[in-house]
Amino acid sequence: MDTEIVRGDITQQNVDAIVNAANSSLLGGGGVDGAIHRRGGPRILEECRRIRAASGPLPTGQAVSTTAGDLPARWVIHTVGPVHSATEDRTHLLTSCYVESLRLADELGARTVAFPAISAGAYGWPLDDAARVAVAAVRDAAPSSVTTCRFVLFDEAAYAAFDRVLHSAAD
Ligand code: AR6
Repeated sequence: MDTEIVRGDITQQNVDAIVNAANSSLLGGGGVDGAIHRRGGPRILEECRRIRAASGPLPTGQAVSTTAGDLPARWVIHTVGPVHSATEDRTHLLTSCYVESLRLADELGARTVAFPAISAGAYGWPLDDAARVAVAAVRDAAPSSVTTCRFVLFDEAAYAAFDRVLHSAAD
């Protein structure tokens, strides 16, 4: 699987699946979640409501998929990152977001998947560590239909953090 990083807006990515850093309610929020629902239109939220009604809140580290409404992608994979904790190591939950999203992407038959920096915004994860966990999770993921994994970083600081990790991983 190729791993690439771009600076940009995940809602504009021409990929099979984009990943949403959602919350357990699946009913929308701010940050990347807000942008996806705003630009993707009401269909995504309708599907999220249906999933929520059938299965309840989505546990941290798990993932579900919907169609992508008006977005260029075919699917949105919604995952719930862990809130960062100074006292408890929740790395396994952040890793799980990437692993479960890729597993779902494989079930869908997606070849190209775009991820935001899950938990690195409202959920308070330090950028360097969020980048390290993300890159390691994707690198170690099981073989799947996914041939390209693109990290889409919204600002320069996030881009720089992922760039540093990818370069040190290549050394
Ligand atoms: N494209 C790509 N990345 C983005 C975009 C975008 N359009 N918008 C923001 N980011 P966050 P979290 C970056 O807060 O930390 C929501 O309210 C952002 O700069 O979106 O997992 C949910 O409903 C940051 O680097 O997600 C949850 O309640 C990264 O995406 C909660 O926030 C993640 O920031 C989840 O918090």
